[in-house]
Amino acid sequence: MKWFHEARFGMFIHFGLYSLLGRGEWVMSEERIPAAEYAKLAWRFNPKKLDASKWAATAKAAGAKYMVLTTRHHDGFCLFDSKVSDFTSAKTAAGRDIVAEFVTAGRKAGLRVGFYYSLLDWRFPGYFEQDKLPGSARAMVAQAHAQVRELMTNYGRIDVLWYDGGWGADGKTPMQERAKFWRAAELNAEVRSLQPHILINNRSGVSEDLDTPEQRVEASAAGRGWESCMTIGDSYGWGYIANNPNMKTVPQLLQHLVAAAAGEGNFLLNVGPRPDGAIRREEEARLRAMGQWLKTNGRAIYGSQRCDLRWGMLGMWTRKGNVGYLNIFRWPGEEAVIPLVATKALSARLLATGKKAAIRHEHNGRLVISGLPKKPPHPCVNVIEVKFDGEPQPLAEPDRAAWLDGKA
Ligand code: FHN
Repeated sequence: MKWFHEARFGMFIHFGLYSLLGRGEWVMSEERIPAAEYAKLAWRFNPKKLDASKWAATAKAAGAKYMVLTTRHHDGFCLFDSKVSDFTSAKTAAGRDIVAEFVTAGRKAGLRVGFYYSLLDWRFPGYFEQDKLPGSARAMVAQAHAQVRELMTNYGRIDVLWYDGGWGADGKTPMQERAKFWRAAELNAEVRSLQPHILINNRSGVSEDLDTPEQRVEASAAGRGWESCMTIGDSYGWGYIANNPNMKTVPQLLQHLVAAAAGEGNFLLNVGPRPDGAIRREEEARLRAMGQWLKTNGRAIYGSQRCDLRWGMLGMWTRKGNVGYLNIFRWPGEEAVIPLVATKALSARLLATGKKAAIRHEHNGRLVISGLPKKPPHPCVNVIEVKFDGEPQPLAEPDRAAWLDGKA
């Protein structure tokens, strides 16, 4: 988990046949497109501008440390060559193993690489009618085992296996039951024998290494690995949506990244490339702005630990050892007040300018940082680095009456 905790920020890529239609990755199911009609898209799918090194360059520019690609989504279309399916980008119009290109480009750029793989495949009626069509259900499971084995064997070292779609069509069966259906424990043991270093998420029904809150940032218990995944577009779709004017703003995205880092978790931010394979301008611009911010403020994020200090009204703390990082979302002006600080602060500086600020401790645990600029150097998130003479700890909550009387 060491690299994962150091990384804190990853780029998710949802790309597949559905990208052609521009109505999100659920289009086949939502619009009840028959499998044979949907399959014809594979003969139109030829992403001419897909240059995986450009995806990697975007991830690097964003300050992301790893990328995760949808090797296959719920529609069953593989971006890799598979011996057990003809429904792949290698055997249809594109004639390309996009997963191979992705891995090569990611490694070359010094990024870690992860594979998203949907266990379910809508083309199998047995997925929907498991009891009535057990043969079809078993064939789908066998296909998943064979393809995960291919993914774990044919592309060298893979850092993350990002399962999805483990749930049942009824949406009610507990995930432990689903794990039995997929024979997930057996599959994951095989994955680990092929890729001993790999991190596996919790979506096969077995908890494995990572919790995966979706479209929200929610920390797991301390010590447990977790990663929040989120779309840039403010709608449900993860794959390309042609008309999607509602995109999260850079301040919103930075706040999510900080919130994940504050809970010792990662932020996996999704792009849905256009049908030609290029990342759309609106997503690219946001990622690059995040990367600019990380260049100056990355020490507050990469390798972050939880910090027990109060946040006050300003923003969120992250920490590394005895150094606290106050990520400020609401700039206070020349003076910032941190409540209930027990540990002695030694120095403070603003990361954006490197300029030292003055510090004083007041009798009731208030730490006052002064000499800050009236206007924040960065329009949305500014970080004050505070060095303490031990791991920063909050004061115990004072007796309320004593506090109100000014005696605390
Ligand atoms: O149904 C998918 C969805 O399309 C997308 O891939 C997300 C990403 O986490 N996962 C599923 C829903 O949980």
